[in-house]
Amino acid sequence: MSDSVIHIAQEVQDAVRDNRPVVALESTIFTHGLPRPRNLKVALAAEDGLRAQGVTPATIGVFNGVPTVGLSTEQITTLSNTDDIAKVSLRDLPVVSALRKHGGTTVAATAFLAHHAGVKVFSTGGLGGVHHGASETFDESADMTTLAQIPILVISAGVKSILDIPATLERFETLNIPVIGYGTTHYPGFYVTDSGFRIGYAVNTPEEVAAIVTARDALGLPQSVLLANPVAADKQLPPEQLDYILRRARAEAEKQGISGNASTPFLLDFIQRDTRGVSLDVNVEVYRGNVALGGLVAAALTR
Ligand code: PSU
Ligand code: MN
Repeated sequence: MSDSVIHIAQEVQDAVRDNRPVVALESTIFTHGLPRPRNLKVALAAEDGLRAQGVTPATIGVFNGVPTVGLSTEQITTLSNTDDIAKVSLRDLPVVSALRKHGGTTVAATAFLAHHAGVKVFSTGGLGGVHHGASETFDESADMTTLAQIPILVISAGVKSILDIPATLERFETLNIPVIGYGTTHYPGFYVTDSGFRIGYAVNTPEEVAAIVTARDALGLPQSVLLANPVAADKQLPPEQLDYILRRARAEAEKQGISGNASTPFLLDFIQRDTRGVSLDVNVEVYRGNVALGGLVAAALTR
């Protein structure tokens, strides 16, 4: 695989070959989702947390046009400080690759690259999904259709609260993508423990998650399994506050004519400013929890 246009860090190749646990991490979260200088701290802390669990981190992004699985600390530092860096979903990958640009990879592009490298577990904050008003705008994240075609395990705290959650859950059903709650059948709402919508299955241990992944592979099914891991109730954003902020964030986006792939960064930034950073702390906590759970599941999958 090292002769492909995709660069896989030696450490990641070795761990995959030796059946040691690896967890993939995306880069849009630190190139577009979190403000500086917190973004870099969070990205490096995620890697440190995994290493402390005995798990090899594989942070994924595009460096100088090279899609890379296992960015170095130096590369992560550069990407997290690059202005106007590309947000790279799967369709953007050939473009930034050919034009030799830096880019932060979304869930879609990260899942593709992780799977290419043989990595089975991918932890992120929140997934992309169906935006409000999508029946008019057609704004639905390519995360969903991409995950329908890539057999990896994705751990998130649900889809971001800015999205149309019931529509997103319907789309996952259409795309044959299983959604499993970790310790709950209440779908988490990213900033909040419970989005108010139910999902069909709950599991309680990393071993059960690993067994589902193994069954998916044994059946030869091509899609991702989504593990939804809620933030602890005492660490969530107050749900009443969130509803109010979301209504204003969406109104402001509409007023400013924000659309397309600028929507997600705009809405997240609005929420962060409006809560004076409280949502940022929740976002970081959500991510920390998903990365730690990813480490446990990756370890279970090697046994
Ligand atoms: N979750 C966050 N911050 C983010 C994202 C998710 O807390 O920045 C990113 C992910 O990379 C996800 C992307 O894949 O937003 C979805 O963007 P879009 O809706 O344009 O597909
Ligand atoms: Mn979109």
